[in-house]
Amino acid sequence: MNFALIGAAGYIAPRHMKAIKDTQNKLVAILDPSDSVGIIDAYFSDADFFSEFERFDRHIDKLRRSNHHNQINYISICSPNYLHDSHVRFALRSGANAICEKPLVLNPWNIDALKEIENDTGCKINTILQLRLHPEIIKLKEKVAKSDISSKFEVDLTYIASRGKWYFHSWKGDKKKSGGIATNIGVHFYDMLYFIFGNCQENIVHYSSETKAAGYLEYDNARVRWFLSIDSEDIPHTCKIEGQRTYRSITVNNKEVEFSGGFADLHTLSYKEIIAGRGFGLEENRVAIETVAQIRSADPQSIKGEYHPFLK
Ligand code: NAD
Ligand code: HP7
Repeated sequence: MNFALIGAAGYIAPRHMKAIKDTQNKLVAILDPSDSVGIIDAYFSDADFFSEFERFDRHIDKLRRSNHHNQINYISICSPNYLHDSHVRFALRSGANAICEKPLVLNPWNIDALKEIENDTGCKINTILQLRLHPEIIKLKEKVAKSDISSKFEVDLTYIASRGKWYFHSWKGDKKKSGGIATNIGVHFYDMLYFIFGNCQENIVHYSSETKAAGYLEYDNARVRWFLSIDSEDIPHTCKIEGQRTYRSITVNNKEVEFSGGFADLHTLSYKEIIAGRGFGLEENRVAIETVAQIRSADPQSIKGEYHPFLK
């Protein structure tokens, strides 16, 4: 099948290029306003590259009107978060299915708008929610599903992804563009919590700053104290002295579920699932998008009640 890609010069795009290659498909057209895209040669040196949207649009439209061997089947979207819905609309109007990076959108009502375009065009919106494909997370989901739940699971979730000064000077540090850290990074684990423990019933924010956020979430089957940080100082000492800059931990009823590793090939796995017709669609994103939108607009409570121990 033929793929196009929007946002090719960034951090995550090579994982999409690799996934397209690993699934024996072809990347034929690429858009990025930045022309630092030499990485393309490592995967698809024949792909057409455009740094202007209008020229990309003209090219995609020409392919749409040509014979069906040239038509674009999927457009992968790796652009900044606040542009996703616009790029997804472009994909569907061009007669292609979309594969969109997380977070699909910044606010739940954007999902409703996208649903209309899906209905109008008959094309599908797929999203990258790769933690749902992580072997340890699947094991935990199965364990929870099998257990006889008389009381809710007690969960502590700690997610630290150290980022340097650049982060605050890029679109990722701009709340209007990324949604802030709970949206940009936390969305993975709120989605994972919903996937494992069911619907979200309560959402309290204890602390929120540019570099950290923490709160309490209650799901059908779990009570969760969560802590998220991009400050390397928050990495636990024993891990820090080993040079570790990412720390991901969940404890369920005080038992550790280590899931720091095993992330490398989850994009390829996501593509395999999407191509097999098992991609995560629009509605599957709703709960986590509602969660991040609430966290973004919440007034943090003082540190009391069910707060994460890292808040001290
Ligand atoms: P990045 O800033 O490194 O790359 C974004 C790219 O989009 C840049 O090359 C930029 O030039 C391009 N871009 C900007 N405006 C554009 C436009 N109007 N049209 C086309 N391209 C445009 O960011 P990144 O880290 O690669 O993140 C990209 C997306 O992937 C984000 O949505 C992010 O949340 C997501 N992401 C997901 C994961 C994951 O684990 N699934 C990891 C990192 C990033
Ligand atoms: N790194 C960079 O150099 N540049 C970047 O833009 C990002 C990372 P991990 P991932 O920060 O926007 C996570 O912490 O898992 C370096 C989120 N994904 O493992 O790849 C970094 O400094 C993602 O949704 O990061 O990405 C490390 O040295 C979010 O958009 C190394 O890469 C992204 O951070 C690996 O960094 C972000 C998950 O949490 C699953």
